[in-house]
Amino acid sequence: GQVINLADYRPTDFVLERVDLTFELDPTETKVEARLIFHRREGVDPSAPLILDGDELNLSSLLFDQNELAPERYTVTPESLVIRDLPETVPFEVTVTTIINPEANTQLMGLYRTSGIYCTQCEAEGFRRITYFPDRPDVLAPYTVNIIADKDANPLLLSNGNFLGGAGYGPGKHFAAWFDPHPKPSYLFALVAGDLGVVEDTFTTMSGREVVLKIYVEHGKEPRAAYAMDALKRSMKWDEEVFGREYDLDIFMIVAVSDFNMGAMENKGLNIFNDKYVLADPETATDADYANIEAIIAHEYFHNWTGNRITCRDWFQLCLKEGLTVYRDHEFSSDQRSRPVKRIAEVRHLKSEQFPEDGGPLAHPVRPTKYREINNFYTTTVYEKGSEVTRMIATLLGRETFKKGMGLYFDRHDGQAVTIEDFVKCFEDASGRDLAQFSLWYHQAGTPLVTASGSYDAGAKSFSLSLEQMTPATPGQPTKEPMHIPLSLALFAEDGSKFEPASVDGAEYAGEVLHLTARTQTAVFHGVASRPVVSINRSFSAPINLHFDQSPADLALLARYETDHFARWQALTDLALPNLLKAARDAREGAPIVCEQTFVDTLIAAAADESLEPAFRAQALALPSESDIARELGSNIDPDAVHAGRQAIMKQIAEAGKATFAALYDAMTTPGEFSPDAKSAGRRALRNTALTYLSYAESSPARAKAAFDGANNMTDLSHALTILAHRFPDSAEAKAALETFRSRFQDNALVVDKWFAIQAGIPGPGALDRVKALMENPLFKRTNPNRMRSLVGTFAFGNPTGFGRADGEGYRFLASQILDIDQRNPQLAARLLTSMRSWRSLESARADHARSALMEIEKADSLSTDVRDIVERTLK
Ligand code: HT7
Ligand code: ZN
Repeated sequence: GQVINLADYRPTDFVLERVDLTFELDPTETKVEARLIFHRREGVDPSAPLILDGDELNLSSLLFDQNELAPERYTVTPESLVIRDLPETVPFEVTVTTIINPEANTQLMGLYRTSGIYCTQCEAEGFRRITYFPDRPDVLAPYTVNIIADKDANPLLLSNGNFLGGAGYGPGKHFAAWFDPHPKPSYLFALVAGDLGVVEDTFTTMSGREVVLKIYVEHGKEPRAAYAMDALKRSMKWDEEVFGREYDLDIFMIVAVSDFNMGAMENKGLNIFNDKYVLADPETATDADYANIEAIIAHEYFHNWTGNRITCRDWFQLCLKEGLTVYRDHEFSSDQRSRPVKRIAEVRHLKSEQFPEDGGPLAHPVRPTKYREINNFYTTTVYEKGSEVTRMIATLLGRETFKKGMGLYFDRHDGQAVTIEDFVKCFEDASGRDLAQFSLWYHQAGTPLVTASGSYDAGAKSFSLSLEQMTPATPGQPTKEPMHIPLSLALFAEDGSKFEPASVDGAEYAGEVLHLTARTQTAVFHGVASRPVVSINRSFSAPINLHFDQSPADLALLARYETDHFARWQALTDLALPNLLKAARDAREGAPIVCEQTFVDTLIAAAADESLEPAFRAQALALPSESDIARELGSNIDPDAVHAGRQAIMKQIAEAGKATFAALYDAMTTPGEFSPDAKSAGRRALRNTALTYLSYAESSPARAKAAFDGANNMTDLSHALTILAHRFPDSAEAKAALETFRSRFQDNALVVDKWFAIQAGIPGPGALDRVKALMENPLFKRTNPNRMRSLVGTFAFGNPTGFGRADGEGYRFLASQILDIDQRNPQLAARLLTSMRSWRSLESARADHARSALMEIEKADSLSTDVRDIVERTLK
C-alpha cells in the first residue's frame, strides 16, 4: 500500500463510453464478461496505454474489437491489466472475462455471498475485484447488465437502473437484463441474485411519475420492512419539498442482507442495506433502531442526488457526498422529529466519536490530501464533521441563500464528478461572500478551542466579549491559521428575557450570529441595560470546544430560560461536567465525592418540568458518558476512577430526586398500541432514564426485574435487561433475565446482537472473561460483522473499565482478535482497531500495556494495508 496524494490527480487518458456486463453466476466460479468501449481523450499522447485496475483477479480471456489480443500488446497481473498500441482517435472495444469466487470472498468487497444470496459492495474499490476496470469515481458511463443464473436458487436477478427484460436460458437457468441510463462510476454498481421476499409500494413524484418501490428481505421477514418503506416514502417527499429533487428511474429497490461491512450502500436504484437498518417491529426493535432506520433509509435515498447524480472527482472528495448527505439526513430527521432533541443527539455523537478522532493520532482534515487505504477514510470526521461544515455554510449564508447555493450546485454539476472547491464556489456565487477563510474547515484538522471571557460596563451600558481561537496541532499539521467560526450567540437578562443590543463593534454580528475570524477578537455590544448572561454557540453552530467560565448561577439561568433548547441542554451539561471531572479526580485519590447542590437541584427541576418535552428531559438526565468524561480530563486517565466518580454522582442525584424519578416512572407510560413515533419514544426514554436513577437510589434489582417482566416492547425490555446486567451483574434476577431473553430471541439475529452487546458492556475487570466465554457460545458467529461489532466492538468502544482493565489484558485480547479478523475481513479489523486511538491519554501503566499490544499487531508479518495503516498511524 503506497501513499496516494491529492496533488497527483489527473484525468484518465481514455474516456469510457459504455459498459456491458454479463454475469454467469455460480457460487464458486462466476464468469464475468465486461465489454468496455473507450476512446482516447483529446490531446493525450498517442502511445499512452490503457491501464485497468484489478484486485486478486485472474484473467480468463481478452478480446480487442472482438478479436483475440496478441500477448505482446498487454500485461496482466492480479492487480492490473495494461493494454498497448491503441487507436489514436477512434473508439475501440475491450472485452475482459474473469472468473471469480463469491463464496470465498470473506472481505465482503466485490461480489460475495451472504445467506445464499449473491450481493455486491463496490464502494470504494470493490468493482476491481469483479473485473479489470478504470475503478475510480471520475469515470462515468451508462451500464447494461445481463445476469444468468439457476432459476430455482435465484428467482430474483437484480441490478441498477430499469428492468429491460428476462427469459429462460437453457435447462434450469434464466436471465435478466437491466439498463441504467444515468452515467455512473463503478462504485455505484450493484448486483443481487437469490431468493428473497418483497414488500412493494409506489410513489408518485412531484411531476406525476409513478415509481415502483420494492424492499427485499428474507422470506417471512416482510412485515418487518413496513417501517423502512414508510421512511422511504417520507424521504422521497421531503427531498422534493425541501430541495426540489425528484427521483429519476422507474423503480427504486432496497435489499437487506445480514453480512455487511457498514450501514448501507447507495447503489443507483438498488440500495443494499445491512438488515439491521431495515428490519423493525415493536417486539424486536428499539426506538433507537427505528430512528436509525429512518435516518439511514433517508441518507441512502438522498445520495441519489448528492453522490450519484453529482459524484466525487476522486476519493479525497468523499466529504462532498458524505458530509453533505449526512447534513441532509440530519435535517430530514429534525423535520420529522424534534429539532432540538435531534440536535442534542447529533452533538453528543459528534463529541463522543469525532472529537476523539480529531484530537488523536488518526486526526485528518475533512478533505484529506493523502491516504494509504481509502477504506480507512470513511470516518466520523468525513461524515459528521463534514456535515457540520455544511451546516456552518447554511448558518453563515442564511437558509434562503444556502438553498439558492444548493440549487446552483444541482444545476451546474448534474452528471459530473466534482470537488469541494466546485461545491464551495456555488455558495460564493449564490451569496457574493468570500468563503476562502471558511474553507479552512475542510483543510485543517483538529477541533478549534475557543476561549471566551466577558465584562460588563454598567456606566457605558456595554458588554465586551473577548474571544480567542486556537486549533491544536494534528499529525502533519503543526501550525494552524485562524478559522472563520460562526457563533450563534444571545444575551439574556436576569429575568430571562433576551437583550437586543443597539449595535455591535469589533465583529460582524447579524441574525444572532457572531463571526469570529481573527485569532483574538473583542466584540462590544452596546445598549445592554444590565449585566447579561451570554449564551455562546447556540444550537452548536460551530464544532468547537468552548472554554467559558460561567458561574453555576448563570448556567442555571440559561438552563431555565434559553429559548434555544439545545443551549438549555448545553447549560445543564456544563453544570454537570465539573462535578464529574472532580468526582473522577477525587475517586482516583480516594477522597470523598460530593456534588454541587445547584447542579443537582437544577437537574431535578428540569426532569420534573412539564413544559419540556419528555425526550428533552431524558437527554438532560443522561449525564456525559465515561468516555466523555475521559475526553474532558484529557490525560492521565484511569477508567476505574472515572467510573467510580460517575457512579457516585449518579447515586447522589438519584437519592435527591428519588420522588421525582418514581413519579416520572409511573407517569411516563405509553398506553395503547405501540407506536415508534418520536413523542412516544420520548416518553419511553424519560421513563427508562427514571428507572436507571431508581436503580441507584434503591440499590435493588426488584424494580428493573418488574420492568423486564412487564415490558411489551424491545425498548423497555432491553433497557430493563441492561440495568439488571450492568448494575446487578451477579444477581439471580440478572442471570435469569439474560437467559429468558436468549431463549426467547435466539432465532432473531438482530436481537441476539443486543444480547451479546449488553453483556459485552457490563463494567469491571470481569468483562474480558465474560467476552471470551461468549465467543465460545454457539450463537457467536465470527464471520458476521454485526455479531463481531456487538461483542468485540461493544467491549472495545463501549466498556472503558472492562477493556481498560489495569493489567492490560483487554488490549492484548483486542490485538489477538484484530490479527484473526484481519485474515478474513481487513476493513472490519481496521475499524475495530480504531478503539485504541486514545491510548496516549491513559495513565502511564495502561498506556504502556496499550502500546505493547499495538506493537504486537504492528510486528505481525501478514497485515492487510487497512490494519497496517491504522496501527502505524496510531503508534506514531
Ligand atoms: N457510501 C457508503 C459507504 C460504504 C462503504 C464504504 C467502504 C466499504 C463498505 C461500504 N459500505 C458502504 C455508505 C454511505 O455512507 O451511505
Ligand atoms: Zn453516505
